[in-house]
Amino acid sequence: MMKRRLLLAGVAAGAFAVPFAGMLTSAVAQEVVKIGLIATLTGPQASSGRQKVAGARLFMAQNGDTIAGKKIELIIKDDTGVADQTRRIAQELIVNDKVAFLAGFSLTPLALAVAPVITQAKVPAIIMTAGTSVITERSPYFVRASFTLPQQTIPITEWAAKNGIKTAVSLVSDYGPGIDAQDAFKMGLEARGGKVVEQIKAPLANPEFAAFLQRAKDLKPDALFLFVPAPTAGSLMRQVVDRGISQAGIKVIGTGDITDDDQLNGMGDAVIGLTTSHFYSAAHDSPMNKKFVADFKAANNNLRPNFIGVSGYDGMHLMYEALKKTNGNTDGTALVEAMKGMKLESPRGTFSIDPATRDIVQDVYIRKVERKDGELYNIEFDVVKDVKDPTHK
Ligand code: VNL
Repeated sequence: MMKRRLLLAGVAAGAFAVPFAGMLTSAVAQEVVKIGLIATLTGPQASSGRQKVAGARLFMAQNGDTIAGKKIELIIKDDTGVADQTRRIAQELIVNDKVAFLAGFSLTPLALAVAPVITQAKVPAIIMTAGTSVITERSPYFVRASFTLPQQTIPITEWAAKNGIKTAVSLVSDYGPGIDAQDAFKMGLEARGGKVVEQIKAPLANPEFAAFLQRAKDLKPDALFLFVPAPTAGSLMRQVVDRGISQAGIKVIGTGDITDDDQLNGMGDAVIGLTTSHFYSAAHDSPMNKKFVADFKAANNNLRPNFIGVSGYDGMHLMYEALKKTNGNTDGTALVEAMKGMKLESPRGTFSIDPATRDIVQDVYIRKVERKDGELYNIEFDVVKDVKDPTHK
């Protein structure tokens, strides 16, 4: 009797033990791959962080969190826009969390701050905003999912030259991407017979443009070319309107940073007709973009995606595809190799990663602000295909 009860207990325990052990094994077997997303979520550049986090999360919501049998875990950190914080957070994510990738980087100095860290640790870092050309040359572990200023600027000089603009003044934020934009603008316009009569630089930290705009107005050029980082665009454009630049007969042009989709509606009808060049518009006419915009708005309280949102989405896509290609191998060098030459469909159109520079190659659209369905949009009317950064050595 005693023996029989023991035996039954044994059978019962065994019967339970089998599925339970099975569950344990599969839980242990699903390894986690961590991605450290460093975003600027507070301070004057906070809209850029909000956009890239929303874009990255949307990609995961649409595509699941398992790739090559591994579970993807997104760790989001706020660097508050301070380069020392970006570097410290990058180190912690690498050493403590053992992330397979870093991603994010709003302002150029934040990306530059992690270059030595990622080179030493051999961890790939996906740039989701910063647009100074030289960044990708500072570490072989950088891959860019956003854009470069020279890439975006040359196409607007082609448009300007074709549209009778002979003289221009440029006004840019005085740091990496602003310098890249003003140099490319001068190079592009003067190669097409125009003349940049003055290059004005405004401090990045103080978005007070009145004196600089007055100076530009006094010079009476055919056009005023503008670049500021997107989160500063609303403030710049209010001052451009207040100074009556367009009324003075000066054509306002720029890269799409100044007509940022995130802030465009707040700029008012005075910006209608403003022509810019850029790689993404929320109004881009494709089925993939229509779904992207609708899903992005639904998940984020009706927030309209901008070029930073789409770069967060595409950056995530690059990392998923890299892991697919390495079959889940998280060796940093293998992941970077996997991304070289990669070509992906995006809400912006098709883009690829130049295998020689790890920088992005993409279409650049010429767009004009128009009112459509009661809202302001950048409406694309021309395109330059497969544009590479023209300044990489
Ligand atoms: C940069 C370039 C940042 C363009 C931006 O917004 C932008 C940069 C935060 O390289 O710092 O629109």
